[in-house]
Amino acid sequence: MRCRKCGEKAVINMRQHRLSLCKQHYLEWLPNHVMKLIEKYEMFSEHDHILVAVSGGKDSLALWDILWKLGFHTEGLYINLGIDAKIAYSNRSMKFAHEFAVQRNLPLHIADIKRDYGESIREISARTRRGRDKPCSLCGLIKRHIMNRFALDGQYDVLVTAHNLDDEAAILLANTLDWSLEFLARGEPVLPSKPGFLKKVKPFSRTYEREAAAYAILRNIEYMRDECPFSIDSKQLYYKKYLNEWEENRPGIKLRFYLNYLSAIANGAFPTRQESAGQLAQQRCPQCGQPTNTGSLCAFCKLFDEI
Ligand code: Q46
Ligand code: ZN
Ligand code: ZN
Repeated sequence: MRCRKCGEKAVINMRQHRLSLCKQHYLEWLPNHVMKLIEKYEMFSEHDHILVAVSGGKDSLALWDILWKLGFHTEGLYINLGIDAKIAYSNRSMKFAHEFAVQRNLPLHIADIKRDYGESIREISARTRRGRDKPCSLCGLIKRHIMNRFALDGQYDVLVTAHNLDDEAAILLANTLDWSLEFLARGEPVLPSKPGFLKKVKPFSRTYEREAAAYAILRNIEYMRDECPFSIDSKQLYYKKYLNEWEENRPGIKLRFYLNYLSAIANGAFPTRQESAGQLAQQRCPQCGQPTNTGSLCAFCKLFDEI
C-alpha cells in the first residue's frame, strides 16, 4: 500500500475515498478535508470566538488540534461528570484534556457537576426514574444544558462538538428505525442559533472514527482510551457494530447513508419543528433563564428542584 501523493509507504487506507496516504500527506489531508466542510456549511470563520466541547477522547482532541492548526480562535470546555467506576474515568479524561491544552497554550474551562451542583452524574441518576437504570439520557440533558449555558454566558459565537461520521450514522440508523421524524429533521451538521440557544456545529461529521483515531496517534496526542463505563450495551455501540460490518463488505456505506440523508433534508423530506422565535423568547425557565416549552422550570432545573 503506497501513498497516492508521493509513493512512500502508506499509513492509512481509506477505502471509502479510494485513497491511501503516508503520514505526512495524511496529516495535511485531514485538516483540509475538515476545512472544506467548515466552509461549505459556513460553520465559523477566523473572526469567531469558538467553544469546543472536549471529553479527553481521541475525537475531541484531534478536532481541537486541527482547529488550532488551522488558526481558529478556540477555547475548550470539559465537563467533569464525576464518573469513577474504579478507573477514575472522569478525572483521568480531564487530565488528558488539561495536558493537551497546556501543551498548546489553549484555554480550557472546567465545569464540575459534583462541585457545582453537589452530586455526580451517578448520584443524580440514582434518585430519578429517568436515569435509574442507566445515566446516559440524563447525562445528555445535563451536558447539553451546561454547554449551552456556558457558551451563552461566555458570549461565544459557536459551539463545536466532535461527533464523527460513525456517531452520526449510528444516530441516523437509530432514528430511522424508530421513525423519529422530529430528530431526523435536526440531523444536519449545523444547528443555527435561536433565542436562548447558541449555534452548534459538527466539523467532524464526515470524518470516520478510525480517521480521527489515526490522526490523534500520528500527531502523538495522548488521549483517554477507556470508554465511559456506562457506554457498554449502549444503543449507539450496538448500531455501530452493525454499521462496521456493513462498511467492511461495502466500503463507503456509512458515508453514503449520511450524505444521502443530508440531501433528503435539503430536499424537504422531513418536517421542521414548529417553534416560533417569539414563543421561545417568552418562555424562559424562572430559575436559569434558559428556554423551555412550558414556561415552568426547565428539565435541568427540575432535576435539582426534586432534592
Ligand atoms: S458519558 Fe454520559 Fe456518554 Fe457515559 S454516562 Fe452515558 S452519555 S456513556 S457520551
Ligand atoms: Zn505521501
Ligand atoms: Zn432552568
